[in-house]
Amino acid sequence: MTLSCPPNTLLLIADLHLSPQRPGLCRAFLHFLDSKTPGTQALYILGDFVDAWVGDDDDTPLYAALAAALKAVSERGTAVYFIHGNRDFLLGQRYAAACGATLLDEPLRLTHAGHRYLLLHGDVLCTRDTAYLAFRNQVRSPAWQRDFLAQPLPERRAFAAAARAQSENMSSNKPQDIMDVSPEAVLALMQQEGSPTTLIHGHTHRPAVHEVEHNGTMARRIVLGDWREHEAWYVRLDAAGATLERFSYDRINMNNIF
Ligand code: LP5
Ligand code: MN
Repeated sequence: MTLSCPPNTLLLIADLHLSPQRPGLCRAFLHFLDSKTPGTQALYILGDFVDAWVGDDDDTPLYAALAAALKAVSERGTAVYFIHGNRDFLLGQRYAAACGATLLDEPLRLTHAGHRYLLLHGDVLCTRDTAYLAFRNQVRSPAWQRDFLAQPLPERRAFAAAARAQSENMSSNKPQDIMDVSPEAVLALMQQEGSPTTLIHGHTHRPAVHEVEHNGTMARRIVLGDWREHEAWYVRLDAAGATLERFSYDRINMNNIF
């Protein structure tokens, strides 16, 4: 097989928001797995892999197909890692195992080819969005999660749909800057984590490479973009460091799996 990447390359993606309602996007993801991951050391999924995760017992056929695809990637030698996002924070060990993946806590410190990285979903950096952070505190508590997961699947799905609708409604009334990371939170995290050279996250859907001055030195903050059917984003880590890559598809020739 021709390797699409040199050995030791790591790939990072976030905010795919895969769902049964977006079959073209799901095909794009399978295309990404087939075309970009062969020969890579690891694939890190930094949250919001799916649009809404209501529990590992969700029997939606798409999720089983995605797990099988990721499992195949892991079995051919690319380690697969998940970090939770605000849409899939309930993704658990059972589904991770079906994907051949490992669930990791954020922020994740990673040293690769002599470069130091800090990886996270990014929502915790939006500290001006106090309504969101209050919501996050609630739904990340073990007691809330236990109660939620004890409800029947149809009720959980209905609750998630209602939460999505409410979130969209509330987000449309929030000033744009509130929904971006706050510079103070970025600096505080860098301070706390001992100055990583590069911070990498998603969530805000504002793909960019920012230079951040910290303690008199320059660090970088790379923001992954969200996935669309014809445009997707990933970060490649290799010996040269981190690069934000955008790729587009005109047409995806794959069987209609979804
Ligand atoms: O997700 P996105 O990018 O659109 O917006 C986020 C923040 N919103 C959220 C909420 C999720 O979208 C809800 C869906 C989660 C799916 C998993 C379901 C499993 C459990 C169900 C959980 C209840 O994360 C949004 C931020 C934005 O990012 C930018 O950072 O602003 O924050 C909000 O909108 C939060 C609101 O300000 C407050 C909370 C609204 C949700 C309340 C739920 C009540 C449900 C009512 C049911 C009758
Ligand atoms: Mn998110």
